[in-house]
Amino acid sequence: LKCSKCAGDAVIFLPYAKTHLCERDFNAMFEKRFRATIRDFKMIKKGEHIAVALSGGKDSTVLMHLLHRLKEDLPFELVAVTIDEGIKGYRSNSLAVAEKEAKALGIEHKVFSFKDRTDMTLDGIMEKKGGKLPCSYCGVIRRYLINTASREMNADKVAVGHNLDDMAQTVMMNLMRNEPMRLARLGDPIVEEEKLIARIRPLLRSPEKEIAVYAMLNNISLHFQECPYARHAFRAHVREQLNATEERYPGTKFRILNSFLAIQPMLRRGIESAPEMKYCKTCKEPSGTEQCMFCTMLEEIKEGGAMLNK
Ligand code: Q46
Ligand code: ZN
Repeated sequence: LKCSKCAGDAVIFLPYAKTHLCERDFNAMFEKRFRATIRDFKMIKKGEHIAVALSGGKDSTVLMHLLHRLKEDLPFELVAVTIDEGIKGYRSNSLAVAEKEAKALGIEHKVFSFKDRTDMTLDGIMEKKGGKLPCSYCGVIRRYLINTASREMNADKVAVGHNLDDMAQTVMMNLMRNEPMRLARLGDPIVEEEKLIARIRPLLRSPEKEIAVYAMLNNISLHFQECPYARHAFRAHVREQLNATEERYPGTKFRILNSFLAIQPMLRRGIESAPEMKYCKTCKEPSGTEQCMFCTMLEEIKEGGAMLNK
């Protein structure tokens, strides 16, 4: 099969664009889209400090490489932050990849662990909780640590590897769970606060499969193992459904993302007054409630309560 642009040998077919691309034209398209996304959403300004949340998986590793190359044209500072949740047989492998790749690019890299910050690993929490809702505990604690860790590394923004598939899944999950406020907030908090480091998602228009192909073509080493807790999640179900729909109706994921981007400003305007920013009574971090989710969760785990088990 030949490339639709140059008649060279095609390495990939993009069903949503009915296009075959050769290695060179695929790389060019992929990088151009990444740069256009940064520009369109004004994600990075000259001189800013960006922390990339690096897991060692394909999305964040490719993101780090792309950001590193972008620095040639747009000067900014780049550091990498990895959160070690304490998942046996999984995280240590991806940590090794993260370390190796950051080192190869000369990027300052720090690891922050659940264990150091909360005195518990995710595995330990799951033992106490009978294996229930791993991603809910993991998500709250990880988000909290990414925020505080990025701040400790003097970052203005944290870049996360969420790709088109993640975005489409998240939008659908919030719709199915009737969580319009979460849709309104998705991406950035509604209230600006210095202690909340803004998140950017430069890969939000990049399909997962293309990220994997880009990594392979550019010899970026990756950690391909999946988190052992992932299959329990509602997300896994939504992912399967969306992949099936995408196969039958190519472009569905892009259309979900674009609908969301069109609706979100309206959702935000519809929130009559922004919720008042409070500060957690325990840790003093910004929070919507008197005590933040992170501290409430830690207390609940330690005391053996049932906040999430209902
Ligand atoms: S690491 Fe944590 Fe993920 Fe594993 S427990 Fe769930 S949220 S799946 S991206
Ligand atoms: Zn707190």
